Amino acid sequence: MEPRGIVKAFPKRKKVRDDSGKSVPPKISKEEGTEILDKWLKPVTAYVLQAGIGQARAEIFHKQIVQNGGVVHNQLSLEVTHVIVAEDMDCDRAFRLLKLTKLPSGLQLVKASWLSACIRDQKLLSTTGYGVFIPHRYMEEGERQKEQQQQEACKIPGIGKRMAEKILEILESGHLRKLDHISESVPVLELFSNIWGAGVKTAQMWYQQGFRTLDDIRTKATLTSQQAVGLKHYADFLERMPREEAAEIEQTVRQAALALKPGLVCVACGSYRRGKPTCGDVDVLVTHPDGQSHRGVFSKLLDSLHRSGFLTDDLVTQEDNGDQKKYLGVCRLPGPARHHRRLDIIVVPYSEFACALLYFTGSAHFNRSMRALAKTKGMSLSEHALSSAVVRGPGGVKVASGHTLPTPTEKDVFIQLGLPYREPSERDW
Ligand code: 8DG
Ligand code: CA
Ligand code: CA
Repeated sequence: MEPRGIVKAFPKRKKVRDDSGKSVPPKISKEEGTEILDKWLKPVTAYVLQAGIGQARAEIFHKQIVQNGGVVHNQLSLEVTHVIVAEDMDCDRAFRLLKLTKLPSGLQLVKASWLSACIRDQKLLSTTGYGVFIPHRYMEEGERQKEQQQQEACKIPGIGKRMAEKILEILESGHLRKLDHISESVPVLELFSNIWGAGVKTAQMWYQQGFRTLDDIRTKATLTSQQAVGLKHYADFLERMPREEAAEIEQTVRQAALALKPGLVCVACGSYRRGKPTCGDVDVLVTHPDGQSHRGVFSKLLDSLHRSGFLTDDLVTQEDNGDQKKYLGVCRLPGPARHHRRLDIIVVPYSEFACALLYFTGSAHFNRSMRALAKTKGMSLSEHALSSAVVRGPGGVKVASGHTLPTPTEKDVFIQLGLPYREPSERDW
């Protein structure tokens, strides 16, 4: 078998091949062989990816690498051991710029700060922490196998310190440590960010504070009232409900609304209206066809549903959005073995009903497509209305203000946009 690890990571080859496959002499600086005593960069054949580094800085790097015994190539070739990239370079972009689909064996993508640190310390430093994270899909099969073997090597009992250091170096050249670190935190971050009201940032903060389990969060973390509700119903909120249960929830809201005011219209939108077999939550839209009687309904309806015990927790009690009012909370149907479910109630004026219905039916992706299409036609679509777009002249100065287009029904929105009507069940993209 071929020697692995350090040798492989820092191959020393005499002949250099350029991209056309021709043998060419390695690019050697004028200074080489004259005043260089310490050629500590000798194992490095670098290619500096200029994007984000800039020509001037790249030229300085060239000079420094060569002065310290390394080799610089002006294009990526088989000889290159280190591609020096800008600090903010990510893998996808680097691969695009390098026109690579897989990471060739023995090639590392390292941030420019690694080179700066090496030059500062005048020695070849480990690339740990300076590597660009390379996902598996970019690794050659051989690299993947190497990674597997390295993982296994660590389990061998009796590995001494020096051997361990060597293994570590192998690990580093295979980018494994970073991968390990990521694979450790990912499931925990997912666990935490599944708490309603906790985003990725909060999850990361908790991870940094040393929390690893939901019990840690329960006992040690500082929670907002929303996160406390989210934690309390953690399992229930992760589960989707059968659409039959969503129908019962819609019916419960409708009954309470009609008891307050006859004629109120209550429609479960979202995935339920799109005909999905299961729903993550229920989005009930409430309006009144007389255009007036929806007023004052919002707080009375919530009071009523709280009093009956149907609403068990509140997340966002009143989110005002123009003439629309939105409640985000938690409900539970009466009877044994019922789960807590997420419920959104949105009260809107009848004049905005069609656009609100369209918006809250979704899907979110369908909405984005519709909004983008409206834009191309000089219109703007929101959960409130379809309007002729604001026209702006040079410098963003408002030339003409938008006006609302009449859309009494969802179909009218499609007509105004010149689209054939789509049933809710056909709005899933
Ligand atoms: P689900 O609850 O079964 O998971 O699916 P859903 O009913 O489609 O999603 P939802 O989160 O309850 O949102 C209801 C609708 O709100 C959605 O279908 C379209 C609309 N909506 C957007 N953009 C966004 C957004 O960024 N977040 C949310 N939550 N809803 C959005 O158009
Ligand atoms: Ca929903
Ligand atoms: Ca919702």
